Amino acid sequence: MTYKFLSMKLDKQLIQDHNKKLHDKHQSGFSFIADRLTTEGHDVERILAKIAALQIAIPSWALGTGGTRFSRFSGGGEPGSLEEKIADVGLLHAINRSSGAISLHIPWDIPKDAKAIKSLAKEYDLVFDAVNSNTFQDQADQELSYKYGSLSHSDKAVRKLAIEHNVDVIKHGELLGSKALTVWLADGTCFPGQQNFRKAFQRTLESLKEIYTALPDDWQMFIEYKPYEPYFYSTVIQDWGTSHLLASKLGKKAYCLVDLGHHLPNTNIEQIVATLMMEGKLGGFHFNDSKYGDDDLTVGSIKPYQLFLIFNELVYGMEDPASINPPPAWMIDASHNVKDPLEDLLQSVEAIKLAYTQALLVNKEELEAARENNDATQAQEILQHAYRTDVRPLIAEARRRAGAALHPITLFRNLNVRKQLIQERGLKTVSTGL
Ligand code: RM4
Ligand code: MN
Ligand code: MN
Repeated sequence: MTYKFLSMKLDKQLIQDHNKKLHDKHQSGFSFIADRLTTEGHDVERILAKIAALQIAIPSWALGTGGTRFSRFSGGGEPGSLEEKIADVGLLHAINRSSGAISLHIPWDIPKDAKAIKSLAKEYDLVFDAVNSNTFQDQADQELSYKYGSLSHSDKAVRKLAIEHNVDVIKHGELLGSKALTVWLADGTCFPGQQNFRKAFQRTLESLKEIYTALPDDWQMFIEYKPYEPYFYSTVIQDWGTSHLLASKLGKKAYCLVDLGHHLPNTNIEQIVATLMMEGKLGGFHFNDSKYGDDDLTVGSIKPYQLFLIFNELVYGMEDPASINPPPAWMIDASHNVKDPLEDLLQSVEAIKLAYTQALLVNKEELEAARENNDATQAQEILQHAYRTDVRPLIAEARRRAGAALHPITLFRNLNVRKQLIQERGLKTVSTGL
């Protein structure tokens, strides 16, 4: 099978040659920052180990060009099958050794032969992250419609269909070794009065309870919220409070999922993260960036400082020995129609690692002391000292040690990946997904 041509055969030698060319420049940048951090009392080796350990799942629906409701401009060479999607993620992982997982959306990506798909993924050193259900679209052969909702629908038969779909998604995930189901509901209304809010919530809860019953003991259920779109007056699971209410009522396997794009402008997302982690209910994260709404832009492209502040809370929550929150599942949920989707994903992974690393540098004791003294100036100094540190050489060094490329985008371009993919797959391929 030729789609394996790049990722699996990505010769270690190619990475080494690339790294060799950049070696001297990298080394001087790394020594500089390593010395500075050591002087400031940081354990550089410990930081490098943490950076290397952070793996971010790639969504199977973001490997093609994203469209808008107006148009879709394919860049060519898009993966036309799940096998090709796995090859693409495998290539990303070979380049950065930081995206060793794939998150599948069903039915966009139903594995026909789960065993074969699982072993294919293993060849690329990939595991399967959360599986996602889709009750926001009607499938071709579907008799009942989700036009007026799915798990919250007024018609029991539609709810049953949506429940069964979710149970089915769990079954697909089990065969692949996934350990979580992400439920994002489009359910909502476009006009005041269209729906009884309470009934819609209660029906959703009852439906989720049935899905929860089918959830294996070692699985988690992530409940994603979103304020609006595709409906524009009300959304059943509109915010973290609603998601938390549902997760709490369901039980200990149910958690909230924060998608960065699913907040109204200027929402203090870092505070939401802090609250959810305090309650042990932050299960998963969808990274992206946005200017206006659910824009699904490259992570860190618009509001990198906000991303850092969010990571500051995540690191606090993860490193707190008293924390009752399980390690959250990290996923990217970005997709757009301008960049090469693979380059976009490489940039997104990099941005996540940058924010994480900067957050690791925050001097927590000094920050707490400043807070206790109500010293807002000093608190800002401490946060921005970490944020304004150029940690790129640290991330590059962690990558180099893991056998990955010092500069992923440069290697990707030098390998002419897109050109080769177009030759292999054609110019007019259309990937399933957004
Ligand atoms: C939604 C939401 C979900 C994603 C779909 C495709 O806006 O972010 O996580 O599965 O888009
Ligand atoms: Mn999402
Ligand atoms: Mn979204």
